[in-house]
Amino acid sequence: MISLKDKIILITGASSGIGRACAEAFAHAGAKLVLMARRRERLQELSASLKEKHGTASYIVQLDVRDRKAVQQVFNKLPDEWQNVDVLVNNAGLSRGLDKLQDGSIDDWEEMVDTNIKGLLYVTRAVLPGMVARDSGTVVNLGSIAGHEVYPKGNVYAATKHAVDAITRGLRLDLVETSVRVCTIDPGLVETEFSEVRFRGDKERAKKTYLGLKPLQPEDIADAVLYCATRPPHVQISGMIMLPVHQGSTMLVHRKNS
Ligand code: NDP
Ligand code: 8X3
Repeated sequence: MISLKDKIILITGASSGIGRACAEAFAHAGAKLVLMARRRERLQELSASLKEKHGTASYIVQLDVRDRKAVQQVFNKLPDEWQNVDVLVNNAGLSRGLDKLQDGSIDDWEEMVDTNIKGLLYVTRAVLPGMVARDSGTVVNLGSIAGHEVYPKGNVYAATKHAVDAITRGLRLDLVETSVRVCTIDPGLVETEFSEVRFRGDKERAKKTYLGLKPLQPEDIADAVLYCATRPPHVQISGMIMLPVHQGSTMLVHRKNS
């Protein structure tokens, strides 16, 4: 097992859900964190709480991963002591809407494609050359069960997560001559702000996603991300699909009292 003491972990989408839980888990393991998201106040609050709990050093970056120029600028300007990223957690992502394709909102599609695919690519492109030059590092992408299966009305979100899966597998081939590792964690239902974002703040509708079953918790996913990052250097976990015990597939969920 690799020690994460003083390693630099960069997490996108650290202001909520799985990204925030990853920040907690890596902080607990003694790492230093680069925390990225659009909501700066949340990152500030997280950074202060990790400092108090674990003495964690963190560097906050307010960033919209869809903004290609901003991503480039952020990485050009990263202070020297934060440049050598050991673990990149490509977590920022979202779904918008749940509509038949023929009824779908093109703005929603663009937001998902720009965030889940292009944003992930921009950040990866900025971080990878350093990892390759140092011949060391771990990239963990947050895919989804929706990167392996589709479900009615999940069309474009599933397409973006299939793309993440293809990017992950392609990247592993491109890095095969290096010691840089590439992993993907592909969860089913995880209780985060994901559904609230999907349904644009409709909390009642969001709650129904998790009704009658115990969904995965963000900490369950963070545990898997940490596992990938702490394997001995010769071990590359290619991927993990993680489901709640009562989820059989994207389309089959056993709910009590329903
Ligand atoms: P949350 O909504 O709780 O968190 C999403 C995070 O992504 C937030 O921190 C948000 O930060 C960030 N984010 C979204 N858009 C952008 C952007 N344009 N630029 C920078 N950051 C952005 O959802 P989850 O924690 O559940 O989602 C995390 C990842 O896990 C996503 O990739 C999602 O697809 C994936 N996933 C989630 C599942 C679930 O059931 N919850 C299941 C499978 C996969 P901010 O708004 O501050 O920018
Ligand atoms: C999130 C899981 O099934 O809602 O990626 O698409 S699902």
